Parts: sequence; structure tokens; C-alpha cells
Amino acid sequence: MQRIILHLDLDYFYAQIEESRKPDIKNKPVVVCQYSGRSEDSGAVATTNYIARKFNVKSGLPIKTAKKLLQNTDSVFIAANHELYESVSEAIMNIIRRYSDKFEQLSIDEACIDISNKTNNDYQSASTYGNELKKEIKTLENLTCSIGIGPNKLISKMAADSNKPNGTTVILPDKVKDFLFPQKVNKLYGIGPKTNTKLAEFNITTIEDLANSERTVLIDEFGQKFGVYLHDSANGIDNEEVKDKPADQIGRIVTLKEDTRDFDLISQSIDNLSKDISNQTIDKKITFKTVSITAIMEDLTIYQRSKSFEIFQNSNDIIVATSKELLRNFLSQESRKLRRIGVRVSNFSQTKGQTNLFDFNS
Ligand code: DGT
Ligand code: CA
Ligand code: CA
Repeated sequence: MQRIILHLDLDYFYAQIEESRKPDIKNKPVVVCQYSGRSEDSGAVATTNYIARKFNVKSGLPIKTAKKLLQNTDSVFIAANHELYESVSEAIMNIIRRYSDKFEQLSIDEACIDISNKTNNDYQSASTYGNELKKEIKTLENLTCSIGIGPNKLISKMAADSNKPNGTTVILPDKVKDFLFPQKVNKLYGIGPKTNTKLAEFNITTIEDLANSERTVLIDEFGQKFGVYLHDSANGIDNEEVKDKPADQIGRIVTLKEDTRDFDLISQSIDNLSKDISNQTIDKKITFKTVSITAIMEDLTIYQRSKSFEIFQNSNDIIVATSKELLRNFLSQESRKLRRIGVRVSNFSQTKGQTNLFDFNS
């Protein structure tokens, strides 16, 4: 069966989130840092915006080196705020999930979805569909991403990576080889420096070289599993399904119309979020024991409050009432305004007949 797979990767994810919240830094080199805390400036760069990348400042670089490379610029160094990035990631993954027949999250800023049915297996509508998804993420979360659309997971991922930032790249099934073959073999997903060196010894430098090499030779050299992988993927073959693992929690999060600590105003958002969540839990026949709220404050600090029940629950009324009770308690101990509010249910039951569908341990 022909499939259409869409791969999505957010552009300079942590740094773009920082930019979208502090627009005045947008035209400067932005460096998001993972400080180790051992001494001042010890630690590594988590990521940077594209302006900083022009100065060769990239993920993994020591912060000290990044500071040297950017010493004559008006650059901005920011400590990573993982709770914030997680909450934005969750909101975006919920959007992507809505666009999919099957959804698989691959990392904090990456997912692939099977859109074969949603697009009636038509690449023209797949491209339009992908751009609608990008537009929705831009409208709701003010972030850009790059997408790749192709006949399998491998091709759509490589397509997304080939044109960043804000790219849309469609590789039609009969153009897969045109896309792959001219590329250097180390661009193939799964080929690291070691394999690259080994392949060079066989005079294999492009993906075309690899595709045209003897399968048996590759198996002899790299073992059955990896040898087959190398030969298949160089030929654009990848039959791996999008693994549609249902989440072990269902949550929704929104930015409030204005920063506020008005209970009624925030409650309106809770009503909407809860309705969304309970529609999903009813749809998937999920019952839950825990309801939580996430409050992101005007200064972007993040708080979670939860309540758990002895027995499994399934009603929207419970989600709404519990969230509002948690919110009321929270506001009574807190003087700052809220910027975003999230609601989530977790601690699902594993009811009979669902064991294959729902992998709760993952
Ligand atoms: P891109 O996709 O090239 O536009 O840029 P990013 O920053 O989105 O890069 P990506 O997709 O590889 O990684 C997503 C996020 O993961 C990134 O924003 C920060 C985090 N991350 C990536 N590499 C590292 C690393 O080496 N160290 C740390 N602490 N975080 C990393
Ligand atoms: Ca990314
Ligand atoms: Ca990524």
C-alpha cells in the first residue's frame, strides 16, 4: 500500500521559543545555554538561532567558546527553561496529532504522522495539508517549523532536514532516487562518522554509490541487519510503520488572552480545555485517576498542581471541578499573573481488551 508520511521538525526550537517571547532579541545572535552549575560559564550550548549559527555557534559547543566567537556582537545568552519548552512542545504535539491518522513523537520538537487517509493518498493535497498545519502552529504558538512529505519515514525526515528553516519539501515516490542519489552518504539517516569512513574504503561516497553496491558485500561488512538497512535506505526503501502509541496522559494548554489572575477569566479557558480533553477520553474509552493544572506565570516560571482520586473517573464535570479547585487554591497562594493555563488527566486504567492498543508503560 502506498503511504504518505509527513515529518515535522521545529526550527531552532529552544531559541525560537525565547525569541517569540522576547521579540526585541530577534535580530541578535541568541544562544540557549545548558549551564552545568559547576562554575560560571561552564556548560554547553543547547541551541542557537540562525544568526548565531553564522558565527559557527551551534549545539554542543562549550559556552565559553560560544562567548569567544560572539564577543564582538550584541549577542544574548539565555539559560535553558526546560519546563517552558516541554509545555510548548506538548501544545504543538497536540496540534500535530489532530492532523494525523497515526502520530509518532520522535523527540521534543519532532514528530511524524501518516496522512495517507487524510489526503486520499494525493500528494497535491498533502502539500496543502502540510502548509495548513504549519500555519496553525504559527497562529497558535507563533513558531515556524520545517516539514518533509514523502512515501516513508526515512524520506520525509530527510526531506524536512534538507530545507530549513520554514521549509516545505515534497518528494514524490518517483523522485525519491533523484532526491537521494546526489547526496553524500553521511546524509543518510543512521550513518555516522565510523560507517562513513568504512564506506569510503570501498569508494562509496554518495548515496548512489551505496545504492548500487552489492547487498551481499554490505551484509558481509556490516552484518545482516545494518547491511540490509544501508542497502534498502540508499534505495529509498523503508517499510517501518508510524508507531501510533497513545499517550499515558492527555493534556491541553493555551495562552490566555491577556496575563491575568482573574478566576472567572481563567475558568473560561479551563472549560474549553476540559471539553477537549474529555472528548478525547470518551473517544478512546479512557478513565483516569489524576487531574492536574499547569500554570505558566507572566515571568514564565511554571507550576503544576494535581489531585488524585481513589477510583477511576471519566466525566467532564470532574475535570472542570477539580481543575477549578486546584486553580482557586493556587491563586490564593500566588500574587503574580498567569500567562498560560494547562489541564491534564493521567493515571489511566488499563481496561480489558485495550492492552494491545494502549502501551501504558511507554
Ligand atoms: P534546527 O532543527 O536545526 O532548526 O535547530 P534545533 O535547535 O531545533 O535543533 P534540533 O531539532 O536538533 O534539537 C531540538 C532541541 O533540542 C534544540 O532546540 C535544543 C535541544 N538540543 C539539541 N541538541 C542539543 C545538545 O547538544 N545539548 C542540549 N542541551 N540540548 C540540545
Ligand atoms: Ca529542530
Ligand atoms: Ca529535532
